[in-house]
Amino acid sequence: MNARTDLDLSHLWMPFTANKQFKAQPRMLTAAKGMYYTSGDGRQVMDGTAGLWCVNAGHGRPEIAEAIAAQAQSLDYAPGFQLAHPGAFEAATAVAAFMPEGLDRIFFTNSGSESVDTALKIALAYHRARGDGQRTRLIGRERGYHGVGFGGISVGGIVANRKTFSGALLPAVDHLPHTHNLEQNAFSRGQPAWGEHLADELERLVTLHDASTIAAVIVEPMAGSTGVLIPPKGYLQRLREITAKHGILLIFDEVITAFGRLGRNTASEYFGVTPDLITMAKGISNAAVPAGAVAVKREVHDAIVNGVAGGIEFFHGYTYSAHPLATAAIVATLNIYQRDQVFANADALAKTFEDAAHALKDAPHVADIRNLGLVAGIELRSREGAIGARAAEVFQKCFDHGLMVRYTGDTIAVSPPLIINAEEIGELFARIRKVLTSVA
Ligand code: PXG
Ligand code: PLP
Repeated sequence: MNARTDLDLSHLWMPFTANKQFKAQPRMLTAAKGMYYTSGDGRQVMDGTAGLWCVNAGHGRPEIAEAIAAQAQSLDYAPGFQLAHPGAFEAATAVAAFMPEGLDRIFFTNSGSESVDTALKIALAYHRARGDGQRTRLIGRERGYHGVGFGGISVGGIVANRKTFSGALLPAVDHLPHTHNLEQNAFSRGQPAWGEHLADELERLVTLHDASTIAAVIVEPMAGSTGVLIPPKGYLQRLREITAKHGILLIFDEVITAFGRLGRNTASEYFGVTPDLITMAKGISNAAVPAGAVAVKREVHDAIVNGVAGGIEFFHGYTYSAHPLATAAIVATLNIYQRDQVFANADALAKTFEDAAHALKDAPHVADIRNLGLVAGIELRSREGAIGARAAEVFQKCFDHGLMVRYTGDTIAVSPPLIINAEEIGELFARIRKVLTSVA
């Protein structure tokens, strides 16, 4: 896979990677354009995952590269604490225009993990500013992925990401049950019909802990990393009703769903449910520069910022919050989304994508197919005593046959750049079928 033999692979400790295995058989990427990566051995590999759910406008957009280059030449860095640069305000205004009505106060970060920790801190600061400082409990959900910060893994629900650190997680946390149920919902197209009542588990947690101790609930409106879990019909609406009733903030972690994945600006807009905070990253800059943000309801922002007479209102921020290269990339990216109607393309192709995904129903090993917008999860039956082994082989074989997919457990996840066309959708699922037919 690696055409270069001069590389020393020993020094790099790779993230979320089987390092020893990878280094024995590296899969290198050396270039990317549009829908395709170039592999280390010079092959074209279709990007079935938009990188890691982030290159929504496709690879190698010249306008973004040029904006970053020009910014690096004119102002490489500006401190963001007590100082600023115009691009920071420009980018915040541009991001706010993509957010639901009212969520127009923007705090910049550099990643989804930082966005999550920032949002959790904003929730605590909000209640404290209102004299409700005993509201400190945070509620996440089983199988949730909220990045890898200590806050994010505490509210997150992925065992492998938590167990090593279990003694150091945030103390006041509880979890809702996840919504995955194959008996009830296998092969649902779009939102499953069964499961709205699972949101009522929040009432149980409120009864257990008392609403006066709960600061916020955080969920992915559509859970991506854990294997594509689509919210049951009515579920998010119900969560919104219960949180509102009890004065609990609702945070949607839209690191994957914001910027067009469901054919709308946000999942919030798609589902018609407006949370109090939205975390984002990935597609915000088309992944050309690390960037993230939290969009905050004006009342939440105002409670904190107007809650003190003077001085710093919120003791939080990153050296690289609103980094000039990031804000340049964000503005250029959002311009492309708008000009090229990238999300409208995703929306227009969602049905074609759904049909192509569900056509795999009769392929070998398939236990379930789930889809929404330009996301599909294809759950495979696990091999006896070897969860994940079959999907790992599918991933490797897809890559060998010119298609990049993701896998979690035995679920294959597909989430292509939103610039994909109908023909490429056909090709993508045809390659998956071929591979499924070839694995044991
Ligand atoms: N929240 C959600 C909902 C995410 O999906 C994060 C937070 C963390 O973002 P950062 O930028 O800190 O990684 C994510 C990230 C996968 C995969 O294969 C998904 C993510 C990251 C890497 C791989 O599903 N999501
Ligand atoms: N550690 C040390 C010693 C620092 O000085 C800083 C920032 O000044 C940080 C960590 C945090 O880095 P960042 O702001 O890039 O998150």
